[in-house]
Parts: sequence; structure tokens; C-alpha cells
Amino acid sequence: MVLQFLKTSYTKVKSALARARSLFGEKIKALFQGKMDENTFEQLEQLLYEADFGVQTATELTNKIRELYRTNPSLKTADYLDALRAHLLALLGKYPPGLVELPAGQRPLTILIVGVNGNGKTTSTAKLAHMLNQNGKKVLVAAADTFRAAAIEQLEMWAQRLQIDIVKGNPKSDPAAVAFDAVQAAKARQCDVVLVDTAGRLHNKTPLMQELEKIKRSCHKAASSGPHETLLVLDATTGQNAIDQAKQFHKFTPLTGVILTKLDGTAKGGIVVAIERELGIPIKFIGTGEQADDLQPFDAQAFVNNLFE
Ligand SMILES: Nc1nc2c(ncn2[C@@H]2O[C@H](COP(=O)(O)OP(=O)(O)OP(=O)(O)O)[C@@H](O)[C@H]2O)c(=O)[nH]1
Ligand SMILES: [Mg+2]
Repeated sequence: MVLQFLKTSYTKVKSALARARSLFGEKIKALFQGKMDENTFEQLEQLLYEADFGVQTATELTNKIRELYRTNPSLKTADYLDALRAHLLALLGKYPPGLVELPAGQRPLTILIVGVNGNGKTTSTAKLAHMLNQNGKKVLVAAADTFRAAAIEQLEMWAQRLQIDIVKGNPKSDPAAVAFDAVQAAKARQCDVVLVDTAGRLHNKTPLMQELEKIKRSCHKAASSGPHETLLVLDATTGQNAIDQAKQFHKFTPLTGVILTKLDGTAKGGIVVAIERELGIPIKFIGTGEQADDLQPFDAQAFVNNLFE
């Protein structure tokens, strides 16, 4: 029901990956244009590692290219790039795109947005609400980051600007109660989707992680099959620490997907592969800027094609 018709904008992905393409993709291309020898393979492995692909993937990809060269030393630059693209796609294309589908007549789809401070939760909540709204869904957002008054105001401003329904609590009130009220309100107003924005929390602070469990239970109490998605917002510029964050969040509150923000601000696209591979959690959306329409459904093909040209 939900996201099948959400289309990836290749242009947006292309411009978001401009830095990664010029600082990583172009270097790889240059490497394959020169004379191939063991030094080339070592440099390739180093480049992949520096671009946050993770040790395992960097080694595997390098071995594949080394083997390709060994069996056919007369291959061209384009052949190596094609091989790299194909291997990456095989690693990434494992998850169905989009949000889960609810059985007909069952709503609202409840989505919990979680993550450490400043990763882009509130902005992503607004962007995702906007995307769904643009696709004809009736959406409600919940300002369940009651930790700071400014956080409530921030989501309120987005909601006003995007003309989206909002349910908010008072500053310092119980975020689980806000989530409960929001899901109830979404049911009463026959909304298709409710998005719950939560406060930033450090993944190594156990009481804060336990609070998430409470928010989750509260969503469940309000609508027994939810929350249907728990999306972790990760900042692509964080590097390998993003993996540790995801592991901890996943331990306390099983995640159904990742929103990877700020891809426009990094030269390292490899974290996309590392997250899906090391955590077994799909990247569902990518953040490509600060505006309302700077969110794209993650599309492995578009990603890989735009990383190397
Ligand atoms: N360039 C870029 N900036 C982004 C993206 N997503 C979010 N931001 C910016 O990142 C900053 C933090 O975003 P917020 O949405 O407030 O982050 P948050 O996780 O809600 O923060 P806390 O509630 O304080 O934990 C803002 O300046 C956003 O505009 C993105 O995809 N690209
Ligand atoms: Mg926030």
C-alpha cells in the first residue's frame, strides 16, 4: 500500500553524491586507467577502506578485481568499473525498497524515528512526512522530543510550513505519553501514517535507551500492531562510529531500517555498504540536503551508478 510509487530522483542522488564521486569515484577510475600491478590493488584497498566500506568489503572487492586482472590482463578501465558496480550491487540489493505494507484497512502505519543527537531526526521526520503527503497519504507527526522546548518548536515550524498535522506534548512531559496520544489521534483522524520524532540520545546511555522501549510500548498500546517501522537516523559523515551506534540501538529497540542523512556532505559513500552488510538492516532513505524534498528512497542501482561514472 505505502511506498511502491515513491520514485528515486536520479538528479538528486547524483548531486548529493557529487563530493563522493569526485573525491572517491574519480580516484578509483584514475587507478584503473593506469598500469595495473600489485601496487594498484593495494591503493584500491586503501581507497575503499578510507571511504568507509569496512575492512571486509574493501578486502573482498580488491580480491575480486585482482582476480579479474589475473585471469584477463587486457581488460579496460570500464570493465573494472563495471565489475566493481556489479559486486556492490550484489552486496546492496538484498532488501525490498520502501516502507512495510500494512494489510488493507489497517492504519495508521506507525513509524518511530530514533538516533543520537543532531543526526537529522527532526528534519528527516518532516521530510518523510512531506514525501508521504505528496504521495497522497494523510500524515500526522508527533513531537515526542519533549526534552527541549526548541525541539517541539522545530517540528511545529516544519508542520506548519508543510501543512501537516502535529500532536505535541509540553516540554519535559513524558515522550511515551505524547507518542500514545499521537497514535490515538492518528486513528481518530483516519491518518494513513504517523511519524514519531524522538529526542536525541547517546547509544551508550542505558536509561535513555530504555526510555525508547517505553515509547515503543506506548505506540503498541495505542495501536496493537505498531510501531511498524523503527528507523534509525544516522549521519553519513560520522564514519565507522555509525556502525556502533546502530548496533546499540538495534540491541535495545530492534530497527527495521536506517535513514542515512547528510550524504551530500561526505566524500565517503562506503558507509552505505558497511551498514547494510555489517548490521543486516536496510537503508530505506537517504538525506541529500536540508530542504523538505531532500530525502530519497534508497535505490542501490542509483547509488552505485552515481558513485562511479
Ligand atoms: N546537508 C544536510 N544537512 C542535514 C540533513 N539532514 C539534516 N541536516 C541538518 O542537520 C542539522 C540537525 O538536524 P536535526 O533534524 O535537528 O537533527 P536531530 O537529530 O533532530 O537533532 P536533535 O533533536 O538535537 O538530536 C540541521 O541543521 C539539519 O538541517 C541532510 O541530509 N543533509
Ligand atoms: Mg530533533
